[in-house]
Amino acid sequence: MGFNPTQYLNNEFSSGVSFHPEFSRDDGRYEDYTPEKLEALHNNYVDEEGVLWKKSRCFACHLVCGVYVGSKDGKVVAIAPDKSQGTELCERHGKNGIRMVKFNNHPDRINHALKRVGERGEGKWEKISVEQALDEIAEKLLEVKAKYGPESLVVAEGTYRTDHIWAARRFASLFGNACQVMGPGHICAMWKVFQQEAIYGRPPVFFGHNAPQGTKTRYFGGMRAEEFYANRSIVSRIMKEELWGDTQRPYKILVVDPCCTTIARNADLWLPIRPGTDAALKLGMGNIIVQEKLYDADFLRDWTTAPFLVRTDTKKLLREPAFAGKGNRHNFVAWDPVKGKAVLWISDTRKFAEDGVVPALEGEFDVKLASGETVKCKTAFTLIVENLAEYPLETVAQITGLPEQKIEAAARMLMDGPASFTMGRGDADQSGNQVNNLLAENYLMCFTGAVDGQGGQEMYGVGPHINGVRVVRDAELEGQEFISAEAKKKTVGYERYPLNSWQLHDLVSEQHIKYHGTPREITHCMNVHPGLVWEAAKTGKPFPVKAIISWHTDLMTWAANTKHVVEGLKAMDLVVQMEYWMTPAAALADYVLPAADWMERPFFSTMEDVFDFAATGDRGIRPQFDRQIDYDFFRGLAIRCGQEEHWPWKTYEDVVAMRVEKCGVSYDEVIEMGTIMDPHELEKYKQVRKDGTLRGWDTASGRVEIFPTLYDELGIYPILPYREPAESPYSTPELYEQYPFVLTSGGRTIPFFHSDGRVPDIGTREMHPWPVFMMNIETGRQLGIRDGDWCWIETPRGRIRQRARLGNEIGQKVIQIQASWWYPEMRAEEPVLKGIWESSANVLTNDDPDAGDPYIGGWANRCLLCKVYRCEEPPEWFDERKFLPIAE
Ligand SMILES: Nc1nc2c(c(=O)[nH]1)N[C@H]1C(S)=C(S)[C@@H](COP(=O)(O)OP(=O)(O)OC[C@H]3O[C@@H](n4cnc5c(=O)[nH]c(N)nc54)[C@H](O)[C@@H]3O)O[C@H]1N2
Ligand SMILES: Nc1nc2c(c(=O)[nH]1)N[C@H]1C(S)=C(S)[C@@H](COP(=O)(O)OP(=O)(O)OC[C@H]3O[C@@H](n4cnc5c(=O)[nH]c(N)nc54)[C@H](O)[C@@H]3O)O[C@H]1N2
Ligand code: SF4
Ligand SMILES: [Mo]
Repeated sequence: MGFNPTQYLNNEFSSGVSFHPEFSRDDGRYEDYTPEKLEALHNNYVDEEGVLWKKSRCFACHLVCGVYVGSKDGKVVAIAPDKSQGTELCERHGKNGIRMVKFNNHPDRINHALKRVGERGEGKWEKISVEQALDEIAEKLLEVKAKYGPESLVVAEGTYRTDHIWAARRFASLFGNACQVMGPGHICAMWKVFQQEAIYGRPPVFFGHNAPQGTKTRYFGGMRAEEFYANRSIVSRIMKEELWGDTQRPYKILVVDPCCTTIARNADLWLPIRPGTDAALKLGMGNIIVQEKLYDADFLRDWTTAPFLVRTDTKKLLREPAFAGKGNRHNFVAWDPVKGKAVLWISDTRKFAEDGVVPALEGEFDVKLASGETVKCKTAFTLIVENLAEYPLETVAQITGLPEQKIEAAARMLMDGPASFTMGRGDADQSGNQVNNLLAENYLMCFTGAVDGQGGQEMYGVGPHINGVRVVRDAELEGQEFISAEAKKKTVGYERYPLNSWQLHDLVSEQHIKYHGTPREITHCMNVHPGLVWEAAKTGKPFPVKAIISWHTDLMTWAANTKHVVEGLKAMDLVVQMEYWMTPAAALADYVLPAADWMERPFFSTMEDVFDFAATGDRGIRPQFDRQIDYDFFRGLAIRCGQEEHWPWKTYEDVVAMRVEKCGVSYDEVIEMGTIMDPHELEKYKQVRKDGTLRGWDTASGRVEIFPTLYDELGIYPILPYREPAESPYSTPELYEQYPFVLTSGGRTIPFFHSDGRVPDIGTREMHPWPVFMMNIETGRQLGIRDGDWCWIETPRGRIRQRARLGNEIGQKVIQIQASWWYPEMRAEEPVLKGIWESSANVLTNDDPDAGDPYIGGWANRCLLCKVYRCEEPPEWFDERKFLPIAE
């Protein structure tokens, strides 16, 4: 796509004027804090300079660090770390929070509601009041609903950046829509958390300090932890101390990553895997472990579904109704080798129907059913072992490109003692083969026997409690009770993806309510497939999807295959975006609403109900201009759509107060608490319940579902083979001739958070002005590419350009490009669309559902094929001197 330099100039509303002379680079300077000054800070404190300090929560990334927002005359002037919360300000803040001060006051912020006046994407806007925008949006939503039904609405959202997500759910539920949400949870961590709830009852701790004392091995799969979270956060500090600095650490580190990340450099063993083949590696390690009987057999037999009998004719679990003629579908059958007969497992009592049964872990048995028929059954473990046997060392070495000795050493290392697993987005999530990968990972976790145990994988609880009473969790506010069974079926992909729809959710929630008294949250565990949504918008099949509300997300930068995203958005009758900036997606909207940022809203969250803590923070300042907090936006729409009685809380402060009212604390008191956390307990499954039975696991069977009974119930045989990526040297050899490199995208970079941080004049873009991709130095030599050269990276979907960073930390056949690039300084109207076609990774990715995971629909961002060649000239818009560092 060609550019002419005048295209950088912007019109009044598409902003991106950037380099504003009037926006002083010195604005908001604040005298350095002394330790005494930090010590003196408390909520509502006014210092000697007249600055009002509010005890708040930064939400510029997931870590939600406690900070103080300092303001004068309603304007943010400084940010200080809240030492009581262990915070140090990170690079996104800069010195004394100067970058956040600029972020909040930046002239390019969307400060008023904008209504499209020209064609979609033409960049012509009219400034209107928020009230008018809400009136018109609500009217159009109701029109679309009357014409096509409530299922024609889809809500698009991003990675966790706001604690108001339940409000969007509540609005959609009451609208009659079964929360048809499109979000990166599909390929980020949340799909997995959901599956793990089916398997373990609760998710194992998946980031941060998830290795309790006594760990012998930590497995890092596809995580660039050095940039994952800004260096100065608590989690990163722990990582830094324990993983990078401490050579005396009492455990070993295993890293599986095609790149030599910082952790890989400090690891005891690094496996530079061919992207997209982690499932094969895990199955191969599993095979070694079972061949050598290194696993914890007691744990498998006593605490998992491994001994349950599976019929060999139907490949389904034998359940009480078939075995006994009637009974509970959640009761299963195992084999008693002493008595030589099948015996019933009663899930609720966590006991076999007869005393003293030690079930067979392995074997094949003839079992007589109530019908009189005799069927051959094998234990789930036997079937798992048979599948693993398909992955001998040579095969796995060939698939993964790893030396056999390394695979073997890794398997042994995992069985050395308790192991914990820290999986990043490079592992299963963005491989396009998620479920088989997850199941293989679960084998390894179960083989260690250390899940929820000392030195192993801690499990998140369902809290937190204040004064013994649990706070109101997100799930309780989502309005699940308003969603009808018919509505659930009218969600895109309901049939196609049973593990990513209400089909599994209803089963998991049934358990969640039983054990915890709350439903399983909807939030980001089921996501509708964007590719299918765009088709539904274009073709009306399986039903028309015609209205989209996008908030805290930029679909254009995160979703696969940008061309398809544009087509899909254009086929909608109504496109609404709630944003800080005129982003590529906002540029295609009918209405853009001005979003208030974290400094302008209070904070209270149970963190999507995944973790077992809640964090709180006061509002730093009132929203500037017409900016709206997300809750107010959804409540505003809700009232206009006739939902007022269900939204009694006028302000977000009211919401916070409501969530802790039963705990006997007020808004002000809970803000003072900062972080609320229940004590951590290990081996909860061994506890004894009030009725004298064992607590077991919070699953349908009361055991860890190494063979997931809920998958079985949904008709999915949960022992899966390795599946080669849809696009790869082996699955598409002809394509490989033309596109001779394996492409992976991602690789987080501080100070960016996805597409955030690109806006000039704040100080973040100035640190890292241009997109870079990693290439092996020898490959560069062969292709005549020098360090810093702009290059084209091309796949069958399109081409983009980024600058080469040559090094030895990546293999010669792999290219890693950065994701989420857009250019706020460019024009908003088509075809420029804020430079989305220039460098954004998802111009290259594939959203064809047939290429993705068969059960979840996740697509591949980590294993595609590409070619790379030098740009003859740097891009016309490139100016090396453009983003000079800002003095702070
Ligand atoms: N600074 C910063 N921090 C962030 C974010 C951000 O945007 N910026 N985003 C946050 C979010 S939402 C997320 S999801 C996390 C993601 O953080 P990470 O999970 O760390 O994801 P990436 O940084 O993309 O790193 C992925 C790693 O996987 C490796 N990899 C690529 N392909 C494969 C493969 O096939 N197999 C294996 N085993 N490894 C592979 C890559 O080489 C890379 O080292 O970061 C969070 N933290
Ligand atoms: N090719 C490729 N694609 C990827 C990835 C990859 O590694 N490679 N990573 C994937 C992953 S793990 C993730 S999590 C996604 C990230 O995708 P997203 O989470 O959607 O991230 P962004 O694209 O940065 O979009 C966030 C937008 O929300 C706005 N925003 C921020 N906070 C708020 C708020 O509080 N309220 C409102 N209304 N708006 C707000 C910001 O200005 C920004 O424009 O990308 C995914 N896509
Ligand atoms: S790490 Fe930085 S950006 Fe993230 S929450 Fe903490 S202070 Fe904010
Ligand atoms: Mo993510």
